[in-house]
Parts: sequence; structure tokens; C-alpha cells
Amino acid sequence: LQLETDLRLALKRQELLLYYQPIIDLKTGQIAGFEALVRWQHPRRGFVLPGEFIPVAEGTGSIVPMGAWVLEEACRQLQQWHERWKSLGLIPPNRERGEGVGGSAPFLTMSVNVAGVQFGNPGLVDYIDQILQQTGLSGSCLKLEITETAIMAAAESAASLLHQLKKRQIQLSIDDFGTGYSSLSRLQRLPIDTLKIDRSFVSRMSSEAESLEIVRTCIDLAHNLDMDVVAEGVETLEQLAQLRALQCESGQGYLFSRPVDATTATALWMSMP
Ligand code: G
Ligand code: G
Ligand code: MN
Ligand code: NA
Repeated sequence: LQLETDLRLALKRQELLLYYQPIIDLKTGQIAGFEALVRWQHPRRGFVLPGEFIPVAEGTGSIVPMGAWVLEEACRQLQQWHERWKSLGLIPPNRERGEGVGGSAPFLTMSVNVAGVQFGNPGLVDYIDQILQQTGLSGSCLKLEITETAIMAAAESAASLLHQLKKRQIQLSIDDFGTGYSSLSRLQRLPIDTLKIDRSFVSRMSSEAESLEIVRTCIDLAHNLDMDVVAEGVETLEQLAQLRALQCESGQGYLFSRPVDATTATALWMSMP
């Protein structure tokens, strides 16, 4: 497959780039963080979306070096934002959330998608340690997103990896929640901070009673397990009002912003009231 060959070269040729989509605190309306989403600027095909090449990269194993690059690039970007806003004195006190280790409060978090294959790689923790050390970021600024399917398919030993990450105060999210099959006893035992409700439920919840009930149930489940919730794919004000009524903490979707390049993301953050 041509795509597969091209993909192996894409990293070397620096054809990959990251887009960023804001995650909004539904109480304050402020940007709580960004999710990094990889894009491929292919010399002939043009802009290739991850839905097309991530499955290929997962199948061939090139997701491991690609994922390593994504993690490093996303952390570098976050460090740059932290530095810039600090130097400009632009961090309002209400942006300070949580307690950062090593002095830097995680006023903005960076969420990074981690594929199941990466998650099964024992070098992941060392690699993350290295990045945190190089950038000086506290682990609490970093949030790793693992899909429900990958986390449930992972070996029981994967739980120890999650605990190692938690020791570094790294936050953990379950992505696309509701589309896989979760063992609730396993969910309860894993050190997960956040459930991200899949956008298929959010997109139907205003028109379909069952979807609204699923969203409500996911939010209640998360809260009962001491997790917070991000609703994905928020596109309308009606959905926003419903999510607020259900006590959903955060939202992400076209209503707030599409994924944008780093320059636009910087401007978005700077212009937030
Ligand atoms: O950006 P977009 O909505 O097209 O992303 C499509 C899918 O690709 C989503 O499921 C998203 O989680 C996944 N994805 C985007 N960037 C990355 C990445 O860096 N690593 C992994 N593993 N998946 C990603
Ligand atoms: O990690 P995940 O697979 O959830 O990635 C999010 C994907 O959803 C990205 O491809 C992003 O472009 C897409 N997305 C983000 N917000 C919206 C939205 O409001 N509506 C739709 N249809 N897609 C969205
Ligand atoms: Mn995601
Ligand atoms: Na998702």
C-alpha cells in the first residue's frame, strides 16, 4: 500500500503537524485545555485526516514513532504557551487550577491521544519522563486519552502502566466512551480522571430520548466513580444547555471551535475573556 510507505517517510520529511481543539469549562466558558490532533500534509494527496492514516499506522506499528513525535510536539507547544503567557503577565488568577508540582500550576492542559499499541509499549513511561524533564512541564498539565476499546482490550498488566503515569500526576481520560464495552469493575479499579462521551450520543441527544438517557447515565456513572466528564462533538446551544443541566464539566466541539493550527489556537486562548 502506497499510503503505508509514505507514512513511514512522513515523519522524516516533517509532513506531520498538530492541530488543537479547545476543551471548554462549561461553568466558566473558559478554555480548560486543548486536544492535540495530528494532521498529515501529504505532498501529493494534500491534507490527509487521521481517520484515514491512524488505522494504517496502528496496523503497521508506525504509530509508535508517530505517537512519540505527537507527544513531544504537543508538550513543546504547551511549554511555549506557558512561557509566553507567563512572560506577558497574561495569566489571570482564575486560570490557575489545581496544584502543579515544581511550581508551575496547570492552568492549561494538553490532551494527547495514545493508541492501544503505544499504550502496550513499556518504553512509554520513560519517554514521557524524558519529555517532562526537557520541557519542565509538570505531569499534571498532560492528559492522555485512551479509547474505551483500547483500554478494555489491554492486558491486566496495563493497569500498572496507568498507575505509573498517575504517580507522575499525569491525567488519564477514556476517549469515545459509550462506543465500546466497559467492564464496570475494571473501570472502577483503573485510575481514570475523565470520561469523554462519544460525539454520536451528544449529536443525537436533543432529538432522541434514548441518547439523552445514555449521556445522563454516562455522566452519573462518571460522577459516582469520582471522574469528570467531557462531552465531545458539541455543536448546538441546545446541547450545551442540556449538558450544563446534567452537570457535565466540560465540552468540546464545533460550537466552540474546530481543531485549529497552533497560531490560531494561540489567538483563541489570548482572546478569551
Ligand atoms: O482530528 P479528527 O477528528 O479527524 O481525528 C479523527 C480520529 O483520529 C480521532 O478518533 C482521534 O482520536 C484520532 N487521532 C487524532 N490525532 C491522533 C494522534 O495523535 N494519535 C492517535 N492515536 N489518534 C489520533
Ligand atoms: O479523539 P477523537 O476521536 O474524539 O477526535 C475528535 C474528532 O472529532 C476529531 O476528528 C475532530 O475533528 C472531530 N470533532 C471535534 N468536534 C466535532 C464536532 O463538534 N462535530 C463533529 N462532527 N466532529 C467533531
Ligand atoms: Mn480524543
Ligand atoms: Na473521541
